[in-house]
Amino acid sequence: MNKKILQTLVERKSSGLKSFALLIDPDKVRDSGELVKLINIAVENKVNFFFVGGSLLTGNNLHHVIELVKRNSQLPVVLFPGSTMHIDVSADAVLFLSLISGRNPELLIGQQVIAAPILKRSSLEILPTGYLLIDADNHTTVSYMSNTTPIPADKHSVAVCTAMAGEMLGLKLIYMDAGSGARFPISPRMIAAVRRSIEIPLIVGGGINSVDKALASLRAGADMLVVGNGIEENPNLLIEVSDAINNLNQELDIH
Ligand code: 1GP
Repeated sequence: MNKKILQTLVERKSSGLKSFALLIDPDKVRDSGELVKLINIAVENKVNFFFVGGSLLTGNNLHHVIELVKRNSQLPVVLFPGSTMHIDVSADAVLFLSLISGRNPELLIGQQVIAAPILKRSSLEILPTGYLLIDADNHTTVSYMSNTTPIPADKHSVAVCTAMAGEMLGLKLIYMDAGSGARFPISPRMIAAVRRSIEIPLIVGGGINSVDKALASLRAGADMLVVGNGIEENPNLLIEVSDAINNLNQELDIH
């Protein structure tokens, strides 16, 4: 990898290129052979990043999954940790998340203080990320585990001001998440409102289980999509969303 991940994301964003991250939840990996197939499909279809993690890891699979991804692809592996327990230094980078939509000090700064010395000793690239949970009309694991109130789906101005504050505090990415397996993804109007209010790359995920939903989020201004659950349920979705993103990116190259 010759370019740092954050720099790549910023450059892609400023050229208008959309990015795609496949989220692998280590708890849901039952069969290494199946995972290797999925990794190969992801590589063939130009997925840009692998995110690995989940809000609650009950198994002991994190390291194994990272190793499998690294053995089978050159793509960056980014940790998406639910807690400091989910750090594995064999990944390439870590989303250093601060849950700025919530008011739980433990997830705003407490866990980060505990993780800091471990991360400092590692060679992981640190991606300082303002994490916004958006209430998509259901109770996802992450909203329960974080013990915070997500931003209501129709309170666009709250999301906008939260994202702006995150950028002003120096965070380098904003990740708006409806939570894994959310019944509804974040609305395009909310994504567009946040996109207009910040300069840093905007990551969007949660409940994107169709190409239409993926395209709606991208057209509204998401710079990167994260898809997990939808691909676990329908592996073809990976190819469909990749095609949609690659077509959008090509259109951009042509014009
Ligand atoms: C969850 O944003 C990610 O934190 C992805 O969500 O699993 O619903 O795709 P899904």
